[in-house]
Amino acid sequence: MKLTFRWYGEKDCIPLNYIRQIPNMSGVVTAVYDVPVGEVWPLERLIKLKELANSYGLEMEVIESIPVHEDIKLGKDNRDQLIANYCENVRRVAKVGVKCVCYNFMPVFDWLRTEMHHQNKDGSNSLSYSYEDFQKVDPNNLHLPGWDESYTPDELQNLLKEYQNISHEDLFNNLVYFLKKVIPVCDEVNVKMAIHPDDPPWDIFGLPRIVSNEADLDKMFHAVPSINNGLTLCTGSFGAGRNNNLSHMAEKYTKQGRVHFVHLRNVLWTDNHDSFCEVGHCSKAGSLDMAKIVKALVDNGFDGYVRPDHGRNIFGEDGKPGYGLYDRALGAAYINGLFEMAEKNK
Ligand code: DNO
Repeated sequence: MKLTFRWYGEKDCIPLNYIRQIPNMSGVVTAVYDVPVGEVWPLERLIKLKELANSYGLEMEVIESIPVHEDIKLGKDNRDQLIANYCENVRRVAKVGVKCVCYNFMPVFDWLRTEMHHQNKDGSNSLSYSYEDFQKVDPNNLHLPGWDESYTPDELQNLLKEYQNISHEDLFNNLVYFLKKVIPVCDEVNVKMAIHPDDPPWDIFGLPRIVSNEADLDKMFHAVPSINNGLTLCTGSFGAGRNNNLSHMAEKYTKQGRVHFVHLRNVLWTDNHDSFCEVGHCSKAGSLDMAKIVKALVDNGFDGYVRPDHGRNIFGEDGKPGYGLYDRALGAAYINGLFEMAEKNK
């Protein structure tokens, strides 16, 4: 495996010099953040990011994310131009040595939580999702903590309205339409597409979500069989869904060669509904058996990219939600241990 670390570019308050000091760190996972979704990324920007990473001895082989424009998800008339731009971005990232692109196909919202600073007993805080609090959220008056407010309230309402006519099947067909144009480009330039699961893995606000479980993945891989049509196995996202068996999924999709990227983090299920809290990475802290998941990856020949996902705020840090330095660095050290052990006992 190649251990990587998410880095939000030059604006990230965590310097590359710190990232490189994390044991076994091979590279950063990053993106061009300030070009509007749907437009083409200037090649110079990619070259600059890569050179910066390289100057600290870090690679830049994974992009997270090249975001997918909502009009592609909605299947609107202008999607062909937007998909052509997406393909151009794939070609450009390939030019600077990128091997893997993480993206998602969630309508409107990416990850969703009800609390950004859930206080834990040990004095740390982390992201959490409460079923009860979520019931109180009025979709017509959304003030979601941490949500990238890229839309005005009116724009958001219009967008939500547009999705009213989109069924799961429609969204799936729009994903397949997109992949049938993008994957051939990936095949040509050797880039692996790694779809990120829905987080949490169920419909929210009546919006369809189609990458929540094994059946969804099987359907998607069946529709577009190229091996470059793969997965980001995000243990925390899938793991919030209590019917998802993570070690089984790790085994099955690694055997198929479809696990290109792994996000490792643990979640603690906190009630009898859907609620969960993000916790430290180790198995004992939460509801997932992290050692079993890593063993399933290693035993089945996984050799892709891994990154420690969301950490808590610890040691007094007030980091970007989920993306502070300290707990992710501890997570990285733990991940190194799990992989070393699994590899030696293979
Ligand atoms: C959250 C991340 C997601 C992820 C996107 C990929 O912390 O895992 O925002 O980057 O869903 O497109």
